[in-house]
Amino acid sequence: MLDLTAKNIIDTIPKKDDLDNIIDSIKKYDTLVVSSHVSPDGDNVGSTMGFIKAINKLNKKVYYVLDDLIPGDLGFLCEGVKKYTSDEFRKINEDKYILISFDSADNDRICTSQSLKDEAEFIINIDHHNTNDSYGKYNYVIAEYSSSCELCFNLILYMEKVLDEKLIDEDVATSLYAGILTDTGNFKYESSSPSTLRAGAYLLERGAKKQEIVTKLFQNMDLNVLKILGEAINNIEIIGDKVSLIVVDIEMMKKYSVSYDQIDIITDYARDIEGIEVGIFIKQKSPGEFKVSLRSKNYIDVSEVAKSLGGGGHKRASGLSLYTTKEDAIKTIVEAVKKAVY
Ligand SMILES: [Mn+2]
Repeated sequence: MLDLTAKNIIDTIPKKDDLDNIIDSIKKYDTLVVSSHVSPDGDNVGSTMGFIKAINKLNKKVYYVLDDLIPGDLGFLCEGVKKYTSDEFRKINEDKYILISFDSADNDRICTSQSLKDEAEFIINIDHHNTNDSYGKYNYVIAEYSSSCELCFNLILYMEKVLDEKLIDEDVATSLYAGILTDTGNFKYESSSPSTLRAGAYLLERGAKKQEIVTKLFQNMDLNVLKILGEAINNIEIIGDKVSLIVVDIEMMKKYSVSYDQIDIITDYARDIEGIEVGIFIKQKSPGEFKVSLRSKNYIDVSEVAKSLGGGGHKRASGLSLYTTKEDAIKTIVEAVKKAVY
């Protein structure tokens, strides 16, 4: 039933023992809760939606639980899937369930209530963060992989073979392809490997709606976001010759009528300057809370910097939160980055 391309890809999939355990668990439990991390991004939404839409073909009860809002531009990936809050899920569910988490480096970051995590029979952890602490009973964690969507693709493709079921339709392919694109910067980051490109190519063969994704995710910019980006870039600060800093506070977001979750695109511009190795983007979430994104180009492991301040992530893309004043947040992160770079 599998085509030759699928067979060839499956031959190259690593850690199939872990996938066997995960597939056995999915077979055993009729109720599954699927979640991801706070502040949903493309990989978060793509992997959870790809998985849910595939499992929906297996006559299981699958609940998508996330105590956060989906950014508007990613909404098209969630069509047909109801999102529950932890409280809503606990009110309607009486069955035993397992929790499958995508793209979360640790238990705390999974975006459900703690009781929902504790009451699960067990947790399955599928992730590609450098800092993942293997918090699941079963873990499919490969830090070298481009995205949780690529790992999810391995799981679902292998599951097609094990269960002898066709699971990847156009919608599943679209979700996974979208997450791979967003987490790899359209296949440009270091983590994009031959396997990433093979997964991408095969997802296109299986019907991923490439043009819809490109139009909705990359050619659909809110004009106000473009304008705040203009001011942010105007105010960019270069520290030494290898580090850049962009800060956006609540006042500036108000000025342009944009919200906190719309401006992540600014992060890339801090990194993509000639000669810059580390770009720092600080955005203010609330009066005493600042979210810091770190991006590096070639050699600085920013996950180490993030980890030293209570955050985490990948070698070339990490984040953390600082609970302090704006001045102190800037000072803290700039000092930590300078220590790593100079
Ligand atoms: Mn990811």
